[in-house]
Amino acid sequence: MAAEDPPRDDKEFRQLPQDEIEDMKTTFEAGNLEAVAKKLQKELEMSEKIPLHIAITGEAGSGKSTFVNAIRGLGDEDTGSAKTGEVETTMYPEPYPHPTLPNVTVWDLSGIGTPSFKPDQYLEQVSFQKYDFFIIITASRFSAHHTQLAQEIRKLGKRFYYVRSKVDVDLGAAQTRRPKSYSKEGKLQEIRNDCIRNLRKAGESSPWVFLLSGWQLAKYDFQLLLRVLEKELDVHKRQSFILSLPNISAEILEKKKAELKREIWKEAFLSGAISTVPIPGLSFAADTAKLVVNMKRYCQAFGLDPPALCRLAQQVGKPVEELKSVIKVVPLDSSINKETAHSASLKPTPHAARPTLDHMLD
Ligand SMILES: Nc1nc2c(ncn2[C@@H]2O[C@H](COP(=O)(O)OP(=O)(O)OP(=O)(O)O)[C@@H](O)[C@H]2O)c(=O)[nH]1
Ligand SMILES: [Mg+2]
Repeated sequence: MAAEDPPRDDKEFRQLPQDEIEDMKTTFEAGNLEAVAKKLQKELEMSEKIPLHIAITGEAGSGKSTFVNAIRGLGDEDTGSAKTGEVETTMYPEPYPHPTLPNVTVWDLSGIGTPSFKPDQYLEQVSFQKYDFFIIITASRFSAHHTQLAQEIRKLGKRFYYVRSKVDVDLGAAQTRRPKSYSKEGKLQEIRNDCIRNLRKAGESSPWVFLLSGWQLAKYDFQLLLRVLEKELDVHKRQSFILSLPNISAEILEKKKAELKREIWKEAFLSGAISTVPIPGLSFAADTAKLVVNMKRYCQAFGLDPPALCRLAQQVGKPVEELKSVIKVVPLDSSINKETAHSASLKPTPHAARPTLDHMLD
């Protein structure tokens, strides 16, 4: 390494947001180790417990259940998936817990759009208070049913997002029927303009719509929807949301990495505090147990736990052992226990790469 190159960990440390660094400084300077450790422990526990409830609503057959599965990284046949199909299968709000994060639930709401539909009654019936935001889906045209529901949601102080699903079907049809003039971007723009026109006609003053396919979630406007949601959720909800996302793009993996990294100094501080002074309720044994929990959590976040690896193997048509053989992280979720976690944590870090307190507070 050249003399002027800062150690790798220090470079990474410098990428932390300024508010995190300030927070860290204040924490170090506060002096009362026990109080600080307790505060950090509370914060860490809280971030894993903050509930996030996502409501998916729309007409019968619009692709609600498919989206409920896709956003949790599940296929239609996976354990815990919502039933999908051509017939109306969803008749009442149904909670679908995230496969690995117990605090995150995606709700498949009953279909809107029947002649007797009344948005205010509907929202009462589905207990609107509990949802953090609503996704309003259509697979065809937006109408007054959607906009009236949205207005009611807005009145109740909640957020909503319009989604136009099944755009893969429209693109496929256009390509088959008009191959000479077919342009993917042109067709997407046409769908977008049509949605916006219909939303305006139905009374939406500032229409904004996300074009998606529940069958190919990584494509079209999904990343854009995530970026908007990320900005609009508060910091704890945002973390739960990001960690709950399916690992379908490099951008999502990077976001997860950044979220988890924001917690590492707190975990490290806590661990150091435990070994320095006796802190009631925190012990060396509890510290190792926490290490195991965290290592498993990181594996789950990146889809390296056994169920996620099995799903991935099925999706890409490869034996799960072949996927495991190219993973460079050791140990994997299934083999993480107190012994493996401890030996991994004791692996020596090259001296030059070890950040000092001066580095950290510089
Ligand atoms: N090609 C394509 N098909 C989709 C998409 N989303 C859903 N489908 C299909 O459309 C049909 C209806 O989807 P569901 O997810 O069951 O729709 P739903 O809104 O839950 O329907 P109800 O529960 O009956 O109200 C199923 O056959 C899905 O596989 C999509 O984005 N693209
Ligand atoms: Mg359904």
